[in-house]
Amino acid sequence: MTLASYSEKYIRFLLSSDSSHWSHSLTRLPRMLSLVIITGLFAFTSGKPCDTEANREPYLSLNKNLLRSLETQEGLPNPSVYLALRLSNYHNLAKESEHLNKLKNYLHNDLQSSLSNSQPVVGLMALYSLALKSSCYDQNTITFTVSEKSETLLTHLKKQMEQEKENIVFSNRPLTNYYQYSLGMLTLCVNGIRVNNHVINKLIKAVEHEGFQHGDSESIDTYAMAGMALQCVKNAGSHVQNAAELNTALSKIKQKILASRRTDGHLGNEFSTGLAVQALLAMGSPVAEYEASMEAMRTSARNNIYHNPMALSQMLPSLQPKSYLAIEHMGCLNESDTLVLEPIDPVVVLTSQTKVTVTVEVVTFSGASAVYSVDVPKESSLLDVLELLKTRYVDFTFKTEPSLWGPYLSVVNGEQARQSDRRYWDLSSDGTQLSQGISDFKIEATQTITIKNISY
Ligand code: B12
Repeated sequence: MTLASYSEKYIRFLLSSDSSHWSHSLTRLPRMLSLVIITGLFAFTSGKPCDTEANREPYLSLNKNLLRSLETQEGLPNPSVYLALRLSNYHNLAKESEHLNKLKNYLHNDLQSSLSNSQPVVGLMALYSLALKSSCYDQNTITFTVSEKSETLLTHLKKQMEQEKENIVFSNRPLTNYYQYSLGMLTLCVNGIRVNNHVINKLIKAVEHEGFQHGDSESIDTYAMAGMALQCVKNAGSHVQNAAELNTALSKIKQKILASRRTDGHLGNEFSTGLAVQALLAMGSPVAEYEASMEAMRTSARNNIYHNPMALSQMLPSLQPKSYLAIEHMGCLNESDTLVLEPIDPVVVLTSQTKVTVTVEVVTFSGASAVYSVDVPKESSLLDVLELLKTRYVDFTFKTEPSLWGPYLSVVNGEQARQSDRRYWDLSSDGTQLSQGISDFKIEATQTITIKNISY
């Protein structure tokens, strides 16, 4: 047994709610002394493997990359990026405050128009609230007006959650998805708002029966978000009605996350590992259960896997190591304003001379298929390929919609795969689902990409 796991066990023993354990240990140790030891052991077990000098350098460099992404960001200001910057121990307060203002203007207006059009926005609204909370901003001053009635952000969030729950009652699924449902619940909870028991029970039941899917694999991201939401509810102590069911759901989530560990240490895939580690941290897992996954993320970071700011924003807090639950207790005082961006030399992107052939097969919802082919320089993105195909073939067209992850492929050859119809354009290469979207996926070799309109 390592010293870290030994001390972890010892802490659990000392902190055990069983009073006999306490009296047993405290008869031998004066209370103050034992607290000092507990604090020291925590510092050792939680701090040691993650917060070493060797790990701080790569962390800081990723932190700077995330900060730099604010300068090149297109579209809506990203609340998830802001959240990760706020959860860091190192800050650039001027840039953070500039970004917060953007969120309060542009993101706010976008949410207002979605609400006016009765669109479900629980996920984005939750991220907005978490962003405000992470900067200790008074959310009572943030309001939206619907049908001439002005109500606070958190009141709207509560209402959105009610609508999502009603949809589960009638259609067995949320209006959006369980990832956003969990994010909404987590947000209400970290804001100290008591979450309706029926809302909680729907998530518990979903963990028990539904199985969270993403394409053809399990959605570890969704299990992770559900885990953080339910752990927060458990910590708040308000959900006493079904404490046993809540515990069972939490155990199942933990087991799903741990079972998803790949041989390289990632949990699910590279992009779910950060949230999965956050969930394990929130659930009080011992270091040994997430150490290898942290190392796997550092390796992926070195290989530039997390160049998408959204991906970086979800994994960075876990390396600190912190989870979204930490937002509940942020004091926003005496923050270290030390994150300075050095000027970087402009990067000259060299187009590869090597050409590869990409065949794109489009399969419509009725099953009709069309095949297009083009030669592109190696390392081109799938988006580059689609743009090129558009100029080469008159019958090939496509449209994208902006999202926090970048352009989302929504229409191909005039056919829309609407989320409201539970359909999407699925991307796969030689039979394997892509783990990135059209702007991030790079063509490394000659291959066939299938774009298929499927229902989920
Ligand atoms: C739910 C979900 C889906 C659902 C979305 C519809 C629904 N049911 O609501 C479906 C199943 C359609 C889907 C599809 C895809 N997804 Co998805 N999805 C998610 C998930 C679990 C939650 C997204 C969410 O609701 N966020 C909350 C709201 C507030 O944020 P949002 O940005 O506004 O959300 C919208 C977009 O994220 C968009 N979306 C969903 N997935 C993707 C993927 C990409 C690349 C883009 C640009 C947009 C996008 O749909 C969301 C709802 O409207 C995330 C997990 C995560 N860690 O974020 C993965 C995730 C974002 N998806 C991922 C991937 C890879 C895909 C696909 C490319 C898979 C594929 N091979 O086809 C496709 C997208 C293809 C396309 N047409 O462009 C990856 C992205 C990794 C990366 N580096 O790019 C993630 C992180 C999962 C993972 N760990 O691998 N997804």
